[in-house]
Amino acid sequence: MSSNPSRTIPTTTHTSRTIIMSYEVPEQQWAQVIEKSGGPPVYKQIPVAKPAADEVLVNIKYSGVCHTDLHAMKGDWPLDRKLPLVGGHEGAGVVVARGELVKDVELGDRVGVKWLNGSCLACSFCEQADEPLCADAQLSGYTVDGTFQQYCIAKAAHVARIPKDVALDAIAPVLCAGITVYKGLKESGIRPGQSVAIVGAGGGLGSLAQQYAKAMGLRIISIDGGEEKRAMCEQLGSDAYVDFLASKDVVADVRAATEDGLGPHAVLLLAVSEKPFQQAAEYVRSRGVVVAIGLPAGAYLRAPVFQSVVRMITIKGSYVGNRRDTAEAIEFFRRGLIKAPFKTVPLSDLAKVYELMEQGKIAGRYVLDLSK
Ligand code: 8ID
Ligand code: ZN
Ligand code: ZN
Repeated sequence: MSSNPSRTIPTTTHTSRTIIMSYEVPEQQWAQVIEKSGGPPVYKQIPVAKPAADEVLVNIKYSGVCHTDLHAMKGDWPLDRKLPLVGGHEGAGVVVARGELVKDVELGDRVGVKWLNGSCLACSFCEQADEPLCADAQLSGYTVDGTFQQYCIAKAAHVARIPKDVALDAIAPVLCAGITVYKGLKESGIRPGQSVAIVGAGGGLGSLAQQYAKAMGLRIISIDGGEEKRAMCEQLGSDAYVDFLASKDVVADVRAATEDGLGPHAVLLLAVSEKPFQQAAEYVRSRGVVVAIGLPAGAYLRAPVFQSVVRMITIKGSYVGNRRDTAEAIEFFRRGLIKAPFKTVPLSDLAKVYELMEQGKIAGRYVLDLSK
């Protein structure tokens, strides 16, 4: 399965286009395919796709499983996705082929395939490095096939560059969860020494959010349910843990967990249920910022107008990150600042991961090993 770039780089002509590729790319590969809305994913062999002129073909070694992949399978969102669909958008691997226009990614380079698979690069959002807002963006594991396959296509301009000294299994969750929470913390405008409430702290995004928040010098109040997640949050460096399943008054408990009792300066909403989206404005500090990131099906943000006005509260959304955010989030990781727990299972186990995720039983992230 591995490629050896040093003895490769023949030019091969496929149909009308030229593809630079290594020798060892097979015709068929293992993948997890959603064939109908609601799933389950079907583990089967499918053909390996060929990159277009501006694309690369990445041999995915590891892929994280994000709750977004479960939303995609279930059809939770008012956004069309392709079917049949190969999910996945936290893929770390090695470039094994590239289109003729690709100049700045080499065969053998270690790259990440993230949610933003490609964008037009020409609209006013792309011009301002707001490519997640591009109306023509392609989304890995949603509008185009993603990383739950051994060979995945991505636009060369958008693949994440992964440094040589970084482990491909541990970096995989950074490619969505890490980038997203890093961006969310920046969007909150929070400053070192201030306090952030992380709602859904025990999940994939939440575990990484704690590490980025810690690296930024923030006080962390983690909110999630159960003792396993409490133990993980304490180990990741949270200053307080509020158990939403056990607490009689989450609002009071979150406020009480801040040093002066006035509430956190920012709230990152990462949960996959609606209630915390309607609670956060009550406990955020006056002049504080509530950042909505989690995407529970059919949910609404709700806040009392009077309190929001007289307490000068900001409520906003935050959506993945751009190429610069990607490079910065990876650099935090490379420097050893981000250590979030993950469990590795073979690609064939995806359906079991979805079951645990649906039940809220995953502390941290699951990473699929695509060599097994
Ligand atoms: O760009 C974006 N905005 C973006 C990027 C990536 C992911 C958004 N997301 C979305 C996903 O689609 C999903 O809706 O973020 C959400 C969280 O993704 P995840 O971290 O991958 O999910 P998870 O690992 O299942 O963690 C969710 C956690 O929320 C907790 C659960 O216990 C779990 O640990 N939780 C729930 I459900 N209700 C809660 C509550 N009331 C809660 N935690 C606190 N209070
Ligand atoms: Zn664009
Ligand atoms: Zn994701």
